[in-house]
Amino acid sequence: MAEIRQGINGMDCLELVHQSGARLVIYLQGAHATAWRDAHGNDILFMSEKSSFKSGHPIRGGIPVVFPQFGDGLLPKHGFARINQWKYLGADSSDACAMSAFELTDSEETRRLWPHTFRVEMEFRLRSEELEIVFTVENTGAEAFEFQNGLHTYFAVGDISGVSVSGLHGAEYVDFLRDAAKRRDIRPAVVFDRETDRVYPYAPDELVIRGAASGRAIKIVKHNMNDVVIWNPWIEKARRMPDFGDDEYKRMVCVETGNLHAPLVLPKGAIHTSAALFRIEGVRQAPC
Ligand code: TA6
Repeated sequence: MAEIRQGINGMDCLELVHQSGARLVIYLQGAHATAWRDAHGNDILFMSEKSSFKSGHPIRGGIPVVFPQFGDGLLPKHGFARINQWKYLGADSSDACAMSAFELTDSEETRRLWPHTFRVEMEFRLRSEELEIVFTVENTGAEAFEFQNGLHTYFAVGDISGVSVSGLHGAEYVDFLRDAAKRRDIRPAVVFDRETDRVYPYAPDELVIRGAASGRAIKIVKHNMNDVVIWNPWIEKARRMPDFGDDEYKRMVCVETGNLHAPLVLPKGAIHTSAALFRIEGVRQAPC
């Protein structure tokens, strides 16, 4: 079952429901998943209580879509995809999963910012305790272009002091808070006791977040997404963010997956497909 309805501040959104009772809310602005509740009623994603939900402005939480740029640069931060209205392509459901898809294509406004023609599609596949997102980028133009893309996912956690992210042991990272120096992570898992903002280029494809608000670990499996970014704003940066509560850093962690470091080159007419699977621990799901 899936229906477009008016969400917060009258912004259009889709509520995708799986037969198990799992639910996913996706706003047409940015094809932005803002809330995911698993079959047991656990809220998996973090959403700031101060997020503006204002058309054309980033939504603070859920799964912001990053394209065609990650971070600061010539385009709006993290690219224009998350602040543009996407087209709803429809939804479908089977016993295994409930699916919906959205697309963004170039416009006069995007071409003014970024002189390329493109088609991007996000497909969401919701299962009882799993969410799979397929991210397709097509170069519909006459020349190659460079892009970065990814999912800037905010996970809800019980308390950040009890959170760990494993799977990056021994991986090299670039620390954005320490003059982008390259380091190697020698700890068994990433833990949090300060502002953390780092990218792991060419990171392993499987990660596990422990300390999630649901009390159950979350496994992340990425495909064709080279990099991982780990971010928590901690105390001072949280205070400086107008759309983020001063104490909300305690209840979230961003584990971002995508091509967020070295840009990819997409030749004319080519299609790049990547995906991320978020699985609540302990349950295998039927493919779909
Ligand atoms: O992904 C980490 C990061 O680049 C941080 O530096 C922080 O700025 C975060 O993204 C949030 O960015 P936003 O533009 O959504 O406020």
